[in-house]
Amino acid sequence: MFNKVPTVLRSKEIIDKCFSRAARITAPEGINRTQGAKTQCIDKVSTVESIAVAYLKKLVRKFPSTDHLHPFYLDLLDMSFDIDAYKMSLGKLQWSHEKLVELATKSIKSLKRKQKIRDMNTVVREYYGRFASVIEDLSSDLEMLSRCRDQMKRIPEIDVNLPTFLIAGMPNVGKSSLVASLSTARPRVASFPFTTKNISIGYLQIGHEKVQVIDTPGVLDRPMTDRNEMEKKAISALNKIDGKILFLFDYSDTSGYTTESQEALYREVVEASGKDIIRIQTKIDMSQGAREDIAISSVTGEGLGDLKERLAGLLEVKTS
Ligand SMILES: Nc1nc2c(ncn2[C@@H]2O[C@H](COP(=O)(O)OP(=O)(O)OP(=O)(O)O)[C@@H](O)[C@H]2O)c(=O)[nH]1
Ligand SMILES: [Mg+2]
Repeated sequence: MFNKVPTVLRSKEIIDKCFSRAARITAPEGINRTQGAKTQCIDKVSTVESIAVAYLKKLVRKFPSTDHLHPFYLDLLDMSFDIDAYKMSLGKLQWSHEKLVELATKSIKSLKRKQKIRDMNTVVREYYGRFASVIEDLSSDLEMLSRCRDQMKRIPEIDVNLPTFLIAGMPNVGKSSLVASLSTARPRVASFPFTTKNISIGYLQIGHEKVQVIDTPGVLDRPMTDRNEMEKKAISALNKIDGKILFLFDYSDTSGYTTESQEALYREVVEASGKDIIRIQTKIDMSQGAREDIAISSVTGEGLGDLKERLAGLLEVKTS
């Protein structure tokens, strides 16, 4: 959906595009000069109008309406730009193309009544002037939409029809490593917190079922108001994307976070998401024994087979 959002031209580019196309229109041959000039003038006005209107309509159609947007996308957009300003800009584009149609209709009516070529040219010139000022008036809206588009392009496309596992946990506990071991995704893994800055998606085949695995940035056990943008993205994904949550615990003492703080975050996610949550212990190769039913190592591969069986069980699909 976001990949269908077209590039946004600047006001000047739209005006140039319309005027240069109209400049190529010539008078038809084989009729008298005045009639020919009239046809040419009408063609120019309607060409300028139709190119601009088609373009503005396309923008209004292809930029997603926030009324029908998935709540998770809405949260992400809300973090990147002012949604109300976005809606206003789209509204202004809509209004402007109606205004352009009205201006062209009036000018064409007036052209039809003119007898002198000089008067016809004046009507066209006036129309061009009014047209250009309507488009120039859209400058800041077009710039705003262009910036919105840049943000939209960075949003990963979740497939709401696929069974989904969301990977959650504190920073540095091994979320991205697990996503990389299980799925097609190759997220960056590093030994410091907040390596993952955005939501990313990998795919995994379980039996005949294609499954989506969503990596999220780490979240600290602290009040929502103190959380950074990465944590907010993670919380939004965990609460608003349908799926089951795999909550990772690291008891190896290498993540830098205590068991208590991991438990506190776990309780928060249980309460806020209202979802089924599966507890998984990570880095079993570095830990002193298993403390959870499911304990894995993304480094040695230990426990990954069992984990996949459990996931298949949760989805009620057969793996053999
Ligand atoms: N020994 C061992 N190290 C692991 C394992 N899983 C992850 N690590 C290491 O732990 C560190 C953090 O791993 P990541 O997968 O980046 O952790 P993350 O939870 O995605 O971290 P953020 O994106 O910062 O929240 C890296 O240095 C990994 O190599 C594991 O199973 N065993
Ligand atoms: Mg990560």
